[in-house]
Amino acid sequence: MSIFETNFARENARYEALITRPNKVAGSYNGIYDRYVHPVLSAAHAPLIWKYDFDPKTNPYFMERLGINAVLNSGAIYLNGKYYLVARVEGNDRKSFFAVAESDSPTEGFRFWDFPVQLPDTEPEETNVYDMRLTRHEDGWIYGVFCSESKDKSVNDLSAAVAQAGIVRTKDLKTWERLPNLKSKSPQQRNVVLHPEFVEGKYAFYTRPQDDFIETGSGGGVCFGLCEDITDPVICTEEVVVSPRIYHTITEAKNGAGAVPIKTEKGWIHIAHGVRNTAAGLRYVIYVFATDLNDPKKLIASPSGVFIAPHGHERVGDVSNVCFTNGAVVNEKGEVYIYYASSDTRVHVASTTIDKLVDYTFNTPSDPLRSVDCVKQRCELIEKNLKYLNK
Ligand code: BGC
Ligand code: BMA
Repeated sequence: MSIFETNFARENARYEALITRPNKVAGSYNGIYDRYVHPVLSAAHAPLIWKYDFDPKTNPYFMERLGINAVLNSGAIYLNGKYYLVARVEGNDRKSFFAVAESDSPTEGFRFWDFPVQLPDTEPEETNVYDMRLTRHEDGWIYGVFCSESKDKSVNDLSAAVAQAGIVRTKDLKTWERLPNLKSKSPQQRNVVLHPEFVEGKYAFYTRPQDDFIETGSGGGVCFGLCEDITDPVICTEEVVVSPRIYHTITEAKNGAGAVPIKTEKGWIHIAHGVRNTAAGLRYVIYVFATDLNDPKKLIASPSGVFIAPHGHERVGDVSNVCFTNGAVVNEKGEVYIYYASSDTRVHVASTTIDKLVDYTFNTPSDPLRSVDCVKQRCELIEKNLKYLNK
């Protein structure tokens, strides 16, 4: 066999073994959700046809020509009995794009379609796109809201950038119609999510106003605003804070909406991210809050602290100490699958049920915000447990 044939056969076999590898629940336990042993997507899940030139004449060593660096932050949707992830795929060139991976199972077997999403090129200044949230809206479309990033040419700083919310819509995840970027009063927007239902007859967005590309500045947290016309998307109301940033909590530096809110009998459950600053850089974790069924900007439950934080090997990657989600699905059995990326490198799944998520959201005490009160809160739990054990 030629060098080409040997390398091709080996890599093809490795790829098939990876895609067909069964996944199983990992050992860690908190009663709230299960983690899984293997990531559901990673750079190694990128099809070989995306990376290699398959012609032995032009690629005698079977060498990667266009490598893939990472597969991370993926939107998710459950359609006609199949699970679809619209992942952020990052090439070796640092640019991200979107690609659809499909599986019959929520926890294993995700295989990318042959071609990545080819977004209509309507924003000439746009350099990078990432972190798509997929909303199945009651208007009949599936919307993808993502970050559209351009260079900030107004200042003399090579790294200065502007983040905006890009919007596309589709019926089949194959053909995508691009709408104009969302306009709001904020100079920058990232982590924007479209609510699945009309509110007061209008489209409703969870936004994250920010003064600067990295720092939210005066931005108070995850906000909410309405929009009359999705084809000319402007936030026409004040952006009111839904889930605030709070001093000395997991949302101190910033926070942002994550998965599209999940409708339950007790309220909309939001799986979002919070960020704090540390000596080692920003630490991203996932947290949960709930809003009112009839008034989805009204916060009604705020379980304390982290829901998912990076564990073990999840801690290390291109941007270490990050857990981030922008997609979760619910199937007809009431099972919930939360797709979260670790350290901007790979995508994992955590599974729970609607019943457990409701129990967690509405029965976990909220953060009393001061150590002394946190000790009181914990002592109450201990006293209750000791009574229970002694009775
Ligand atoms: C990166 C994102 C990151 C953002 C803020 C972007 O250029 O692509 O992953 O969230 O900067 O740090
Ligand atoms: C950003 C997000 C993600 C990323 C995170 C950590 O603000 O939008 O793209 O996972 O930072 O780098």
